[in-house]
Amino acid sequence: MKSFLEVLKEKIIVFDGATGTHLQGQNLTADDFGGEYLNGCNEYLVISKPSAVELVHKDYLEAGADVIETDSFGSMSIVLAEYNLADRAYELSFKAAQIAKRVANDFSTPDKPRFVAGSMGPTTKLPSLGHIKFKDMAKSYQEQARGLVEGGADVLCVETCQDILQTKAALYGIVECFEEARRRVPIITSVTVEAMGTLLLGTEISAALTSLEPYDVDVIGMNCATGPAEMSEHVRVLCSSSPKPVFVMPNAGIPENVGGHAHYKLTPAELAQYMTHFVKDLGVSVVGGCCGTTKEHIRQLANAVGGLAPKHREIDFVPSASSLYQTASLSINPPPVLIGERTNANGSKLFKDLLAKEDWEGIVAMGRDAVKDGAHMADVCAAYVGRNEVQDMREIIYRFNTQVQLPIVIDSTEANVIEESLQLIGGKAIINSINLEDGEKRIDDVVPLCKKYGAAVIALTIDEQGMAKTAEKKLAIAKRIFDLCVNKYKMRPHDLIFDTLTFTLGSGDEEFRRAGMETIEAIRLIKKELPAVKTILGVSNISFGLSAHMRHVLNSVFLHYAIEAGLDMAIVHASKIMPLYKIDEKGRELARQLIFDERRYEEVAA
Ligand code: THG
Repeated sequence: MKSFLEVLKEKIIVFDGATGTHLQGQNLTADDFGGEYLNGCNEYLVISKPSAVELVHKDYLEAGADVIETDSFGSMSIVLAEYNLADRAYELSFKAAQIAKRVANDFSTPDKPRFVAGSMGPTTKLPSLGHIKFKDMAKSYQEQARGLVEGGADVLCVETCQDILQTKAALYGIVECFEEARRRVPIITSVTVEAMGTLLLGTEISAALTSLEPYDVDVIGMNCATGPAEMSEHVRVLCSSSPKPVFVMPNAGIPENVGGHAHYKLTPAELAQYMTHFVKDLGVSVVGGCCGTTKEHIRQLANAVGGLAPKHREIDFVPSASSLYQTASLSINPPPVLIGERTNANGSKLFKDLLAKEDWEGIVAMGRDAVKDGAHMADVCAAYVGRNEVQDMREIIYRFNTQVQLPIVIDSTEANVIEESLQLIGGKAIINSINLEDGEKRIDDVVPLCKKYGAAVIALTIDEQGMAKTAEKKLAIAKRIFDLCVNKYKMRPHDLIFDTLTFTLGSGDEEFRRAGMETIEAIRLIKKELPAVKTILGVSNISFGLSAHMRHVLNSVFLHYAIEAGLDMAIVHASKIMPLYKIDEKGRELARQLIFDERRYEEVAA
């Protein structure tokens, strides 16, 4: 019998229709649910009235669905706690999968294999709003996943996601479950775009894609909230930019309130017509029905698209980072991507003072200022001697996640600080940074976290001998780090960002006269030898020790030549970077001579 992933490559996969709508139609009594206090707990029906659940499955399989979803949308401890059933999460999940698998097997033939998708809903809590801790949520999903997989689910479907941090917690729990079982099944993640055009918390579909795409998930898509018409622009975005097959499972229209009940107006023929357009014109490959869809909806849907092969999509995938709200590419035209440097305890006196006073709102205001300054991302560093960096980062990152629109660059050398931060970020973060100062230890500690939480990483050209001084040495270290990250830890090259680091030219120190040139040349070499990776620089380092005006000039001129060499990203005080034409001729020339070591001492003194 073919596997789910094999069939996914060959034909359009049709999921079933609404579980809740079907169960409601069966007019179940409180007794059917196992008593008054369980009335409405659909997940308990697998114990109290399994025949009702079987009927749902049979009807959708008869209608032609390739996949049925288990009656487990809320069968995780977080939700079941509301019915005092928290300790039954594994059991209910297992049973739900077992029932579905039995019915699916009855219908399965070599020509038309039928599959079971373990349904994993969003729970009733939003971790981005502090309702629950990441690890607690992940544990609950891990237990549900174990029940579903052991009960026979062929694929897991994390659906109706409203907070991407919730989805990340679910994926964390699922991966833990797979590691424990030494076995994986395919994963679908599906977000819910509300009628207003974003996820409940304000996430744009492109940002959701950026956050989820690094994970080892097989299908990414959207379900619930609206009908297909309202989804079409978002489906278009997914189909044009997602490297993974696209899943769409709409409601039978936006629910209307009729006599206190949700009423869904979209007819089976209308659903089939929209979905045919999505499949044939946009390239959607997995379809189904959410709230309000019936057996007849699925019958017409399966008839319309069930026999089609997936359309080949031309995708324009752009490696990016994201916040909870928006996505930001790792390379833009014209370059560079600007990363705000001021939200750093070592980089700004104001930030440091606010941190000392624990003025979190003031710190958030600095994050918002980075947006106004024109930054595309924000570098955040809370390393401050004598304070607890983990606690401080928690306070800051928790607020930045929902209150600052920019993707976050976590600037820390401590693995525990990095992990705690990652557990608070709904977007795709960038870790700043790894290096080879203590051999491979930092990479061994940090890179698995990047994989586990779907982050990109900045790698500094530092090895056991210290910070590399020549372009060749910087390239050699970059290659060594690339090999470890890509071959040992399976990072994707486009999630690696190399920082060729510079010493200041402001010290007057003989040893560092070539520092700027070597850094620039190293960028050129890395872009040539490792074309898929990105490059970055902390630009202000070049000018430590000089006067404020000279710093702005030198930073701007240095940045100009670094960009010429292929620099993609720059950590800067964005509003203080000047285009070259705004710098007077003399200052520009002096900075150029300083960078390219053409100066004579008399000129600098003058
Ligand atoms: N590479 C990577 N990360 C980095 C650096 C890098 N992170 C930290 C640093 N270098 C980049 N950030 C800054 C931030 C501020 C300054 C320099 C680099 C700076 N600040 C003023 C000063 O110290 O004089 C203070 C301004 C103020 O108080 O407001 O220059 O290279 N990957």
